[in-house]
Parts: sequence; C-alpha cells; structure tokens
Amino acid sequence: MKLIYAKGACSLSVHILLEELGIAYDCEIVSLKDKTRLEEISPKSYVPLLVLDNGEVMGEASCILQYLCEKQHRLDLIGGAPGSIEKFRCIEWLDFVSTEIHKAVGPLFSKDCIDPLRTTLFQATEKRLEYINDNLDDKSFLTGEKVTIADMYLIVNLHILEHLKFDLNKYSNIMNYIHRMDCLPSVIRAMGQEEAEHTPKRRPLTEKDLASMGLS
Ligand SMILES: N[C@@H](CCC(=O)N[C@@H](CS)C(=O)NCC(=O)O)C(=O)O
Repeated sequence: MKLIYAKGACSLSVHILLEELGIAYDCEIVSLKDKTRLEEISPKSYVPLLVLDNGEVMGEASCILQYLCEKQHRLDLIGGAPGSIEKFRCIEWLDFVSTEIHKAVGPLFSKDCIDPLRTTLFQATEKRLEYINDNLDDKSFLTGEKVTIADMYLIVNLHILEHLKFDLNKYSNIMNYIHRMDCLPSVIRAMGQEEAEHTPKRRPLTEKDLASMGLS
C-alpha cells in the first residue's frame, strides 16, 4: 500500500499511524500547489490518499485511520472493541477533530479568507481549543491514558494551528499534550520522514511539565 501525502499536511496523521503499526508501506509526496500528480491519483485532489495493494484508492483521513487499525487488528488504537463505548468515544473525537477543527482551519490558509470570516473562524477554533484543553485536565490523551488515532489526527492539526499563528501557550494542558505526543517514537519518525518544515520550536520542558506527564 502507498500513502500519498503532502509535507506537514493532515496526511501526517496517517503517516504517524503507519509508523505506529510498524507495517511495510510506500509513500509518495505530492504538491498541493501543482495538483497535476494528485489529480492523476484521485479526482478528490487532496491528501491523504491511500493506494491499496489492489489499486483501489481510499480517501478521508478518518476513514483511512480506522481502516488501517481494523485491518491490522489494532482495536486498541480505535479506542476498543466493536460496539464498545470506548470505541465510539474515540470516533466522537475523530469526528470532532475532522469537522470542528480541521475543516475550520483549512480556509485560513487562503489569502481570500479575510475579516469578518477570518475572525469568526479564529474565534470558533479558540472555543474548540478551550474544550479540548478542559478535556485534557485529567487525561494524558483525548480518550484517557492510551494514545488513539484521534490523538494522531489532533496533534497534526495542533501543529497546523501553530503554523497559522494560533497562540496555544495559553492552553497549558494542550501544550503538555503537544510535548507528550511529539515525544512518541511514531510521531518523531513520521515527522522526520516528512522533514516538516514548520515544526515549531518548543520552550524547554520544566519540572512541572515533566511531573504532569508522569516523567519526573
Ligand atoms: N475531507 C478530507 C480533507 C483533507 C484535506 O483538507 N486535505 C488538505 C491538506 S490538510 C488538502 O489536501 N488540501 C488541498 C485542497 O483541498 O486543495 C479529509 O478529511 O481527509
């Protein structure tokens, strides 16, 4: 199978999962500016795309993430067993990230996105971030103490928000979460492979950060 991705885009979430699963896969980087190659692969002309071994092409980050977990029998990464509340809490977060965060920030990349729409989108996203920050008050990851595909999708979106100059420093739980996620070997490997240009510089970890991550 082959992942079609753009550097640092939401396709990085699938890249992280592929690394977490430890399975063999190919990758092809595409440009989002010149979409000639992307359009050859799918009329959707956006990433991520997964080209399956039989040549079929699958789109939509949320779908690809769930497909790969089920195919590799890693139900823990989708929160839990089919029909369990844990699984659907994970899907709930996945949908939240996809529709409430990712879809809201996409337009902010466009120079045509000007006020008042720009401010509205910023404010709506800030509200979502507050919700995430509150949720992380008593958890290491979105659904509890174990990482899931919802986290893989969220961390990529948080990096994108930083790139868009959102000030995430006011959300202390989110900042600790970013540190925690960025330390995962699968995240380090996937980001390293994409050589993400926009990887933000982090402030050094304090004793308090380490304590909150259970690492002191
Ligand atoms: N509905 C898709 C949206 C994916 C998406 O917005 N991808 C962005 C990169 S983060 C993209 O390729 N944008 C290029 C474009 O839409 O022209 C999904 O959830 O996977």
